[in-house]
Amino acid sequence: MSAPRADQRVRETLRNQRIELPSWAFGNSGTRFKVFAQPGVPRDPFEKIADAAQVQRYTGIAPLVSLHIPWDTVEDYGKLAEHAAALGVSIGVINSNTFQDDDYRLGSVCHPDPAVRRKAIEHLKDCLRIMAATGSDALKLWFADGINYPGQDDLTDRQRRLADALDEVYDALTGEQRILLEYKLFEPAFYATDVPDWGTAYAHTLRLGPKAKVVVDTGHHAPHTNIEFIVAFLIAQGKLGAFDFNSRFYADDDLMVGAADPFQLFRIMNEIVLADAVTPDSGIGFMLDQCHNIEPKIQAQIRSVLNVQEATAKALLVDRDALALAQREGDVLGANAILMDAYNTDVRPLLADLRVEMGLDPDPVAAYRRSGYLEKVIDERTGGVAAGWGA
Ligand SMILES: [Mn+2]
Repeated sequence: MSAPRADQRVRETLRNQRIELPSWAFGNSGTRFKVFAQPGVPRDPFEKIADAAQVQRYTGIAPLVSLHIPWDTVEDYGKLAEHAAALGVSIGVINSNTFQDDDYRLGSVCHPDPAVRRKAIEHLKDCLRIMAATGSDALKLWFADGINYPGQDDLTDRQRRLADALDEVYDALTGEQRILLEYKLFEPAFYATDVPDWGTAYAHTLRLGPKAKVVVDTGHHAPHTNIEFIVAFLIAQGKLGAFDFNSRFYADDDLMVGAADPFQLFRIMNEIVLADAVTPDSGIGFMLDQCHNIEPKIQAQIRSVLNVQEATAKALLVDRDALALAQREGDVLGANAILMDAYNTDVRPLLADLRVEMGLDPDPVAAYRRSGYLEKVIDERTGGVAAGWGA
């Protein structure tokens, strides 16, 4: 392929990339020690979507917003979807929450008491109804279920309860609806988690069928886990449903994606490019799952989208023919150098130029800061209660 045509293909792919934003990134958040309130924070889901629309306005590749139920509960979901459409965005994945009621002290769908399990399953079915009302086609399941002490509960029985709950929700799916099952190594449970790893999530989604796939939250692994291997494996099995992007130094830090380890993000996006899965026709969702505790929220979301875009652009620049040849010939260092050449390329001029082609400002962060949006909402959003965890 000639160089100009290769460049056009790279630009076309980047133009069609889609990153989904989490509504909760725009509300107040914190650690278990303190939530630092920020001025101008949204007071309801309508204002969260307005803030998300700012990210789309300056990046052009973030037109979807994930909701979290019950944090984003509204009277009229049709009205919320219309509000989103009027601002140029739409509702993406619905995130369920079976971890914030006192009833869930010993778990939700794995709880030893069938009445609590029933309550959790009914919440998940309510989320399916919200999906129908908002136009969302995916339900994300993350269970905080697990135990803190050996002997506290029966590990195998808990897996059986989990399978029963998943079966019931799967059977309730209609039309294009699908399930995304997320795993997490530990926390809040410290001894054993019921969906701790990709293998457990894979086994359950495989048993359920084609409408169930795995979510890879990049912060939910043990240190030094080779996440791109998991990504490559799940894609090859047709079981990669979505990403929850964020980055971590220690545990589930929920920092900006690509902040702690941009090379890891590049390696992940390299597997995505290899599988020709960057654009929405792959069926794979690329969502952010982040909380901005001390940094300005909208600006941090813009930065995060750009971090994914830059990693993708670098992965698209890998000379695939040369790499394949080096691999076939067993040229260990040559193959590695070809990959590193792409990683070390400064793609910022290419992306600035692409944005101008797309009718956007070449520098989204600067354009957002110049817009005065934050100052405007700080003035407007007086009274009421700022949104945050549990609100
Ligand atoms: Mn997540």
